[in-house]
Amino acid sequence: STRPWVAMASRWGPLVGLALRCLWLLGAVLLMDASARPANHTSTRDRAANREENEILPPDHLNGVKLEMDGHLNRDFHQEVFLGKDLGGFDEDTEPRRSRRKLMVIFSKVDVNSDRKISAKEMQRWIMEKTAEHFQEAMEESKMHFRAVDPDGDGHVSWDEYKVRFLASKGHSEKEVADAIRLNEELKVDEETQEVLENLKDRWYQADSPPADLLLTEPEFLSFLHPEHSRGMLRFMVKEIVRDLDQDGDKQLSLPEFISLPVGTVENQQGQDMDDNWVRDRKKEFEELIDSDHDGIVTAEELESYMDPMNEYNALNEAKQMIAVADENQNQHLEPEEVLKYSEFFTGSKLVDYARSVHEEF
Ligand SMILES: [Ca+2]
Ligand SMILES: [Ca+2]
Ligand SMILES: [Ca+2]
Ligand SMILES: [Ca+2]
Repeated sequence: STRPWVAMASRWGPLVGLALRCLWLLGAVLLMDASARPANHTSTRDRAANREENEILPPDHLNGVKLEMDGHLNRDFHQEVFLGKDLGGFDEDTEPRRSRRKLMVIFSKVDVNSDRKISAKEMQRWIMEKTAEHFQEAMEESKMHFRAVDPDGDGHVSWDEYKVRFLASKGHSEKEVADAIRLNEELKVDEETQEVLENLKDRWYQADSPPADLLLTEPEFLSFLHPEHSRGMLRFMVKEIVRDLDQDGDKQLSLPEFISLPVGTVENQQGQDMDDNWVRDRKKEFEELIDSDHDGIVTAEELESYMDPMNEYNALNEAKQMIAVADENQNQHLEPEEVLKYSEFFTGSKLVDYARSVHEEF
């Protein structure tokens, strides 16, 4: 469906940009305190805990999507599209034997023709299947949250209802906020919360199909929380990322723009090394995957198709890349030994003693 998102975006654009910049600055300050690194790489477990607290807020990290909402690379992407809803099942390496066996069960499932080799086509099909699992999970989660924000169960959530819930989660009294909205009185909220609120309202507008009555149905609410589920919202997310990184205002991204580091984030050698990795990873991603026509410029269209998790061409590219990482005998396929040896890449967990285990567990 077409949405009036261009008009809405320009209407709310400056506010959202400001809000994002403030959020980003706050994030940068918090990170500088912690480790001086520019990337906001939180673990899956941290994120899960965080989700509990902010359950009605759209998440920054989207499973199976290449970039986070704030423009950071999704560093767990390969694991997410390899493990699907089993993500986190390899978290604790207390039972490496069991984990190895589990990994080999996955191997057999990816290897559809059972020749004990994973081809790019097999991996591509697997990635699409696992991405669908993340979609399914997001839908179930969104359904639950929709029930929470739609207590009267009429199938519509108004912006005001959502706003009450959001401010209540920030410690405001639900009754006071509701009364203030009803009486059209001004609410006293701090500047930071106000900016988040403006940003959220902008997204709410984007997610609302015509007529623009600011009432969201369940599918619209899903695309509010998870922009990867709607073409219009995905495009909006891309637009926000471009606006955040674009320095010369041509609405496209050059390599320097994509890899430029936040000022003042480098404090020591350790921070410097992390920055070097950060820059190297982003440069590689820009040159090899995002800039698909390799003209040195990433357009909004290129970024959009790169970020689209349901794009089969991307899935094939990813499949080839994942194979290349572990393909030690250079036959463009993955054998069980290779997957076990590179278990950390595929599962996030080092599964020691891989050489012996192949014979033990296959
Ligand atoms: Ca095969
Ligand atoms: Ca630019
Ligand atoms: Ca290009
Ligand atoms: Ca191989």
